[in-house]
Amino acid sequence: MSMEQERGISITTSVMQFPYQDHVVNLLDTPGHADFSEDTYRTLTAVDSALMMVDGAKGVEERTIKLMEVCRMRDTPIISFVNKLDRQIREPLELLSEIEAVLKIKCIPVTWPIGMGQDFVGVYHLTENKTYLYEKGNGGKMTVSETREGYDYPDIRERLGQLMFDAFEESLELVQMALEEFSVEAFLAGEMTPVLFGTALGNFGVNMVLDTLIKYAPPPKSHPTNEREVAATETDFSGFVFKIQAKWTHAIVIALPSYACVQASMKKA
Ligand SMILES: Nc1nc2c(ncn2[C@@H]2O[C@H](COP(=O)(O)OP(=O)(O)OP(=O)(O)O)[C@@H](O)[C@H]2O)c(=O)[nH]1
Ligand SMILES: [Mg+2]
Repeated sequence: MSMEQERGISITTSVMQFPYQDHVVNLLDTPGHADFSEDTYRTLTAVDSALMMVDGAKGVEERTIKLMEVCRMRDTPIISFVNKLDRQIREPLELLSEIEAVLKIKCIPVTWPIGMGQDFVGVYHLTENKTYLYEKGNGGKMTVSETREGYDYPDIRERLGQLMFDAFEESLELVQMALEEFSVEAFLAGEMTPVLFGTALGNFGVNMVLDTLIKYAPPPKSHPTNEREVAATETDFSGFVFKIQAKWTHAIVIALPSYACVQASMKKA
């Protein structure tokens, strides 16, 4: 919308569907600004899981607290992404403590950042024991990161400098010591969130979020109606209407198709 371009913010939710690995993902991108929160609340009634974006420099923001309350009403599972690692962010450990204390959700880091800002080297994957290296200048495209076993390499030490490398190792040790096992049940109940780090602008970490999503997020659920419960796997057309929007001369209805419909449309494509 031209108004969105002028103000540089989202006003309405945009919906996009794309295939990822052997899944179909329906992504609903909601506005964050308080003036348009009605749209966001509505959208949250339609989703099966949510991705919480945390600005690494700001931490938990006012709107995030409010949206978490809305997610709590339906115990929506939440995946968390700490963004803007290409900039100077706050201490990752401090950010996780803040998310846990303010949002009352247990954080389980999947990856741990190595450096930040000018010295952002990449992330260490805690369960894979692998380092994914960040390469600058890939903003516009999805690239496959170079990966290495472990994290201790002369070039990584050199890029970070001794002090920062030691600080990284120390924080990693603390995280590993305190790391609880990830529980899918607790995630599905909205009590535990996997946390990933990266930079959306640099297109780094986004694929790890999608991998986490398809691994743990639930498939479309059945929906109660005034007559009966409609299962997501039914073959007839069904959809959950979460928004009707007046737009210039016509009205558009935004609905999330059921599981069966998504599959059918993929087959047609
Ligand atoms: N440095 C840096 N800037 C980023 C990153 N991700 C987003 N930005 C910038 O942050 C600003 C806001 O980004 P948006 O994607 O519009 O943020 P949003 O939260 O979706 O905002 P609304 O849709 O308006 O609610 C833009 O100027 C982006 O370029 C990142 O990883 N690093
Ligand atoms: Mg946005």
